[in-house]
Amino acid sequence: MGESLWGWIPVYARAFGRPKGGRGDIDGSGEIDIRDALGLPGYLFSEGEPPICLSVADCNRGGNVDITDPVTVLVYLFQGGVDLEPLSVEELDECVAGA
Ligand SMILES: [Ca+2]
Ligand SMILES: [Ca+2]
Repeated sequence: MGESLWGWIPVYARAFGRPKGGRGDIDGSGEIDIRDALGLPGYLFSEGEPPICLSVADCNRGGNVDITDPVTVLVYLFQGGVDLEPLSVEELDECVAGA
């Protein structure tokens, strides 16, 4: 019984998985921190770990993911004056579909 239960957990997590930290939580850790800003350039320029979905990484809502997005996270974290807008229903659906 224990083995089959463990086998189901990843399936369950995928089916109900949603980005925990919302826009800017690029690594899906549940909070927005410096690792999110530092991880994205690695993905963009050197085949690093991809974001959990593109909507959370499009931090400035420009419609694409580029170098301005981790900069937006850095400004949000350290300078202020920038809000990371919550994901729309459509973006949440995209993230769940792509998980
Ligand atoms: Ca994070
Ligand atoms: Ca963007």
